Amino acid sequence: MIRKILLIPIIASIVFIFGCKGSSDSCCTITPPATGTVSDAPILTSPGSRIAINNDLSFTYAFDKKPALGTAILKIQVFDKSGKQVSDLAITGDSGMPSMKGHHDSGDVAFQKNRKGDYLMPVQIVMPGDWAVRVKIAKDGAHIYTGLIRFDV
Ligand SMILES: [Cu+2]
Repeated sequence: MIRKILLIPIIASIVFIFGCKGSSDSCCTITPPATGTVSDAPILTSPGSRIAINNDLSFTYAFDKKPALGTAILKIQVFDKSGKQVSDLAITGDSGMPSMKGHHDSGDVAFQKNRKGDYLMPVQIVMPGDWAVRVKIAKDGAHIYTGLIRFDV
């Protein structure tokens, strides 16, 4: 604030800035949060633990190795209430760096199923830092879950 004022060369500008500051404060209080931020989905940071999708389904995720520069394979396994593995879902992942929005985003990539019914997605890690994969799960064409897997490289 003080620094700002020192940068303003003439008094008329100072008066003008104070006027604007008042209105921008009131404007900010009604500005809704930006869409597409990481807070619009549960943030997942525990590979291997069971995560609920809904009352019937849950899943686990894991990387084939500790994520490092290069390709990491993200594996998702979905289970029904009885613990039986389920493989009739469609899962997509969008990988990128939350701190560098848009720079490395993969866009929605479909997970591929292996014979066991595991869902697999290669994640291209091109630089160290904070990474995330936004995972979306659909059943019978209807979206049922979004979660954000976060990890650091
Ligand atoms: Cu980056």
